[in-house]
Amino acid sequence: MSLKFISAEEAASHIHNNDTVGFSGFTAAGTPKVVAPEIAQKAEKEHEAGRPFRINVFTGASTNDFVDGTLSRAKAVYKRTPYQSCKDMRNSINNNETSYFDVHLSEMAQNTRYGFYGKINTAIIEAADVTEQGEIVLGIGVGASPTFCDMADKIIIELNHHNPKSLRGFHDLYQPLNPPHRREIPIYKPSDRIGSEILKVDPKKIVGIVESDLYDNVKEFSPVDEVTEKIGENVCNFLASQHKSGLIPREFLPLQSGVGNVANAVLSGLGNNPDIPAFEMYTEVVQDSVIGLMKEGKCKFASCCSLTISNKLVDEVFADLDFFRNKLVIRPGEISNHPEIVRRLGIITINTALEADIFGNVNSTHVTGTKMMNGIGGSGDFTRNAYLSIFTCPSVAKNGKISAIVPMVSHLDHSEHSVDIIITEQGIADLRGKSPIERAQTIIDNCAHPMYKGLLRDYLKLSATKTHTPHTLSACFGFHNEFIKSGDMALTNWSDYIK
Ligand code: 0RQ
Repeated sequence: MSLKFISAEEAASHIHNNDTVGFSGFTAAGTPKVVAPEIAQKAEKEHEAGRPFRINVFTGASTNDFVDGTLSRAKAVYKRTPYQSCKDMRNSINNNETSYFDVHLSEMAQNTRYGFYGKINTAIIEAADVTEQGEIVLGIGVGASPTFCDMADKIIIELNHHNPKSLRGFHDLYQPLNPPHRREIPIYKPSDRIGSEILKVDPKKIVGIVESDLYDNVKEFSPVDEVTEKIGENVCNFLASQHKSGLIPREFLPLQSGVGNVANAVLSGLGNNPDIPAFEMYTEVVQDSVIGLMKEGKCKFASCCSLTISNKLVDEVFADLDFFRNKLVIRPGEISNHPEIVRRLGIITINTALEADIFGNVNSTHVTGTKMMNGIGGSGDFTRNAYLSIFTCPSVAKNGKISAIVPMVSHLDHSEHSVDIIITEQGIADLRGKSPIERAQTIIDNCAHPMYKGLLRDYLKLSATKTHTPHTLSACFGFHNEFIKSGDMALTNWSDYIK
């Protein structure tokens, strides 16, 4: 079978109203770039002609503006899952134009295979190379591509010439069997390889190959500011002290780190800390700072699902692939985030909270409990199974009008049973082995902003009876109610809630 090259417009003609489309990639990395904008244009034309046109968009994680941006602006998305981080998609979800369901990233591929989410009509996959036999070298983000390709009736390949063919060898693609035939996933250290370096698909399913030549366009990080720098410093000091005391083994343990400015600052901080030995990562996303740490020898190896790195660094890595070849492996999200492996390897996890409550519950997804931010991503996969689970966030948001430490979280993603450590720029709350009251005292003393400490201590005193977890149900959302009413949590008056 010879390879059939088609235009992006022709590729879009294969996508129909109500189809479910699985896109390759994880974050912007490895996400297709040219077919989705054509699907969006098709949707707009169909809408103008008075015909419905909406598709279900399934991905590995967040995407890029080419997918979530163009399709949401064209009102072309019925269902969306899992993680997303594009402003227009977020608006579409919060306006209920798009029906969004949030799922742990490690479960996306397996739930799709189990048939829980119905049929996949088409997979759109970015590739660095493809052969007539259906052998695909993926781009620098894998996500759920193997499962989408297995399950889809049709496959459209976006052959991105920006990706060197010599990316072959960086991937390790493996899909577990479905229960009851499932066995252990045989990864015993981050660098273990258990699968294939290419994605093998049925060539008869490939309806065409669309050429592209575009960068992933991962957003550049803001320069580290005083707050993120302090959070990074607190994380590093905490890890160094745990290592020194023997609570982290001498050879150290693999690290996972979420995405964003704080995560980037933490990793840079680890690089500069002489008390932390060279380490490995078993993580979902490799960000800019990790590439620097590899060059310095501080990060010895990283297993990931994507290289979510800025354009400049993409060029640097592609120009020096041989240096990185034995230091990086890119896996499906199902494996990069697998709870079994996270528990086995003893991973130290660092993720970001929107808010945490005084008892250690964490909300990573919903602003004031109602508006979806991005989704749980991999934070649940890692946190629940970690050797040590750390959550970081600035102690206040929106110029101090929001306290990140609240009496009760307005939505729960990570419960007090899974959260070991909370770190803000104010300090470190180590929650291990502490009762709810002890946790509350530690979190308020060490992590809350000074502006909110008094209000939080007063909240604890509201509980009239002696009890294990001193909540006052009529007041526990007082901070959130006040923010909705006046726009400033600091104006909360507890007497409004106690009659
Ligand atoms: O708003 O953008 O208008 O300034 O939330 O906050 O402090 O810049 O932090 O970019 O790291 O995002 C939790 C959303 C944090 C992210 C979250 C406002 C704040 C700002 C962003 P502006 P920051 P970050 C890896 C693992 C969940 C999944 C996860 C996330 C904006 O890290 O999605 O960890 N995590 N996955 O002002 C209202 C609050 C707020 C608030 C902050 N309490 N209420 N707004 N903000 N706290 C990813 C993957 O799995 C792929």
